[in-house]
Amino acid sequence: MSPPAAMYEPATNGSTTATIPTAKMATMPHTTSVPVGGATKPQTIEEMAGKWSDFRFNPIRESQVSRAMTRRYFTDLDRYAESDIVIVGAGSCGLSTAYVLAKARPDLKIAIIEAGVAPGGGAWLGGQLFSAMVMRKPADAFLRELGIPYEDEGPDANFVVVKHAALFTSTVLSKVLQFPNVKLFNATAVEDLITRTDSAGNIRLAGVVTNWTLVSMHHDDQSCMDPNTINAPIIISTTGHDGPFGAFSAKRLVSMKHDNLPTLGGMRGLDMNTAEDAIVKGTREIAPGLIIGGMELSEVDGANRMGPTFGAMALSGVKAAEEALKVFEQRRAECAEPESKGVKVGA
Ligand code: AHZ
Repeated sequence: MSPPAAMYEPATNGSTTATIPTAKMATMPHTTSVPVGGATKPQTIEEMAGKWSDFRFNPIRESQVSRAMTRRYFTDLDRYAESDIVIVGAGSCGLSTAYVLAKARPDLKIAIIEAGVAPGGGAWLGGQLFSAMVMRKPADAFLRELGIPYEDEGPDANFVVVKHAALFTSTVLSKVLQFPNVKLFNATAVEDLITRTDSAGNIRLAGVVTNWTLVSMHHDDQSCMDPNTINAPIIISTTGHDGPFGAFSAKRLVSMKHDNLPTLGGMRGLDMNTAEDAIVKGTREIAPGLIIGGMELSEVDGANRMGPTFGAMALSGVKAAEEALKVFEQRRAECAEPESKGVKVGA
């Protein structure tokens, strides 16, 4: 089933003065509705054909383009400063998580923070830069859910093949971005976690600390570039295995050196058979408010890697969404604590 079409709605909480004209909706042949402005009937590609000598774009002033982008971005920053769920990392696991969550709970505000300019992590190619993406059964169920075509060599085959990994990633990405309750902040890095200490002295999460990735990469040679924050009762971290931008939350928890936080197991060598089952089964809330999925989990649990077979990333995403929804109400209640001190949260 296709997700609902994305529609832009101006913020209504009074915290911004931005007013964006209500968009008229035009129904396109591919069943997605896109906003169009003005009273003129939208042209079709067929109507343009062969008339290029008279062709002209509608006139524009540069500031209109600037305002069209910046109003929306700053309205989103305002809206998602209090999110319900933050997903860190938009690789194959993070995007699968976002798809399942956004479809199951259209009422939740889901922010995805991706350090790279291009979302998708390592899922634009199969192994060693080859095109095809292998998924072991029964992860083919996720491909059917998304409507992604694949080759199946028969009932005895234990895997299916998507002809190009980019077909998987572009499809799940486009479906995720069409959900009106999802915002992807790319080129943005999570550089710390917001934490609270409960009455028993245990640490739980209350959000993430963000910065432009390019700024995060220059803390050593530029001074005082303080970050921004997003509060949320649930963080789902899917930042991949250790690397320059990998296993972020797992490593940060360990560096906090607190009794209720896990230690690092360290990813083990490659064993497809054990690795994929372990990642899916182990996807869980590892500290109050923090769910870890995908290959980041191998660093926590000391699980094997699986190399170029992606079924575990999709199904770890399905499980991460399930785990999040199990504890969401409880974590939201815990996270709302400052309200009693006169601070309104969740707006
Ligand atoms: O840019 C990273 C990537 O897109 C992003 N990321 C990492 N740290 C971040 C941070 N803030 C924001 N601090 C951050 N974003 O997280 C994404 C991780 O995607 P991935 O494809 O590396 O991880 P995955 O767990 O979704 O998929 C792993 C795929 C692998 S690795 C592997 C092996 O090595 O054996 N096998 C498979 C299937």
